[in-house]
Amino acid sequence: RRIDLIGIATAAGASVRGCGMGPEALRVAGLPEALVELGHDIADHGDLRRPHPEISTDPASWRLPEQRKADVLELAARSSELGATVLSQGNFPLYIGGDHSIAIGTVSAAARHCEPLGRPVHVLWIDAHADFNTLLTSPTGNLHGMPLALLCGEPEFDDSFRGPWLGRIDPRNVTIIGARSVDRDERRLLRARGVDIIDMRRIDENGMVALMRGVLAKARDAGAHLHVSLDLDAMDPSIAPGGGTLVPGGLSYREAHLIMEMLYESGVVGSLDLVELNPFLDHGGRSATLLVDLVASLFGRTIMGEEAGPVEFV
Ligand code: DIR
Ligand code: MN
Ligand code: MN
Ligand code: MN
Repeated sequence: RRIDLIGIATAAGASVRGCGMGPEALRVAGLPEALVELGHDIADHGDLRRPHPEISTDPASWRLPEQRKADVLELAARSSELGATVLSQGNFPLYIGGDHSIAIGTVSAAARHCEPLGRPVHVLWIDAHADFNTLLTSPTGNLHGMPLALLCGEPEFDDSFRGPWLGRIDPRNVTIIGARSVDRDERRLLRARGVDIIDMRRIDENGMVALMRGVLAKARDAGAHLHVSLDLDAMDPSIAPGGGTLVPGGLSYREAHLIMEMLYESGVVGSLDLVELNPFLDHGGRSATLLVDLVASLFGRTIMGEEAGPVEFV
């Protein structure tokens, strides 16, 4: 199966600028080469982006909220179309962001592709945050904190957020793993909708292997397409400093790789996002390199396998 790289160069959903440079940083860190090394065919579609002709004079915002919303939704529509096309050709879309609002389009692509096939889409959301805020519960107004709520059909999003490009998922088929920063009203919503939250405490207590086995068995038994959405800030800031909303107490290097290795073995993953890498904050590309190594594990690299291993820091 060919892997189709789709860059979505935007920070419109975030408050901190810079993750629009994420796609290029991942290429510089060797993402395509790592996949080729593992024997995969690659097609790089380049980056979707929005022009920024206006300069904001609002000191509180680098771009006005209406402009940022328009950016997010326009890019979501375009990535939903492109992603659905890639899936219909039997290829694997690998979306490189961009902030986490890009998942509105990428998950939509999977949902729209699978719906006529009668196949459920399960989502594994690897993140320090739950990204299940609505317009009412969000303390920040940033759309990267809301993609799951919109995709799960929360009614607070009016028709201006919807279009034929928008797909729909069932919140009971969503698992969030690595969470440790969830807003108060967001928690209530997550509980009410039946989202499975594997927070850091559950990982500490049960261990990653047992928890991931549960997630994968559920997806396999349902015959699901599993969409994986990897937010850089899921990992501990000590190994992944290049993000705008870091939270202490995250996934260790091995916990993150274990997730990826188990995903590879499961064979159920159908699409992947890499989001929230901010090269401007990344100490010499450390986090970009980490993401490339994690993707390699998801696509078949093993410790004792034939291919080159992770980059060593001296
Ligand atoms: C916060 C932060 N929950 C919000 N979310 C982030 O703005 O809704 N998501 N950083 O990635
Ligand atoms: Mn996120
Ligand atoms: Mn996050
Ligand atoms: Mn974030």
